[in-house]
Amino acid sequence: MSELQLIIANKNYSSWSLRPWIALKVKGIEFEEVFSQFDEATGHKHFAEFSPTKKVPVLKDGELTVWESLAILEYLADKFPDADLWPVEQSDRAIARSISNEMHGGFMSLRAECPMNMRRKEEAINVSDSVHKDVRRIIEIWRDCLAKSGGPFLFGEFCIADAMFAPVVNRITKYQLSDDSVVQQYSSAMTALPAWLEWEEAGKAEPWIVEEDEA
Ligand SMILES: N[C@@H](CCC(=O)N[C@@H](CS)C(=O)NCC(=O)O)C(=O)O
Repeated sequence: MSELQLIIANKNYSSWSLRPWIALKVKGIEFEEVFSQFDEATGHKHFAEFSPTKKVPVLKDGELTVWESLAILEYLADKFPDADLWPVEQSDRAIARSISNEMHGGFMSLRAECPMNMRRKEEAINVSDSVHKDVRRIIEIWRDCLAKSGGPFLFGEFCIADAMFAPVVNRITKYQLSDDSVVQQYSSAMTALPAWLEWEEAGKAEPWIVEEDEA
């Protein structure tokens, strides 16, 4: 059995869990998935048993605990250098890190108003101007990267930057936030991944409703 354990929450909603999970799957890195269900009633108190921040995802590698999705992805890139989790070209790596950090620390309006939801039916909702601003910036990133790399992923092959933007594909689609051809092109590549389909199917099959994530 693999030493690596990735602790995640509900696949229907947990966008941060999706990021390292999809990177591990796409890169064929063996790991044990450990599920810890959201519990709104207690403020997910039980996450404190394994997570220093009381949040998921958390990666365990033997005695080592790594938290924060981007730090987990960086750790995996260090541990598995042959998996090309970051692009091969140094300048591509620099841009991939820039946009991954931009995703990790930004796009607050999109994240707050349009929660990831695999089960949701595609339907527009009223969103603030700042959501549209977030979406415009994301499309600009995707357009620049895909034009330079030729796709299908941001730097050609799937890398950490794609893992970071994966949940956004769900958000833009489910809340009908753009019909730009770049979105269609990138979403088609992402949603055709066997790993995406596995996550989505599992998320849709979950019976639990998290009210605060039902926009
Ligand atoms: N910055 C963190 C965010 C993690 C995060 O907010 N995870 C959510 C689930 S998607 C969570 O654990 N929420 C529980 C809480 O906030 O108490 C990361 O990148 O991993």
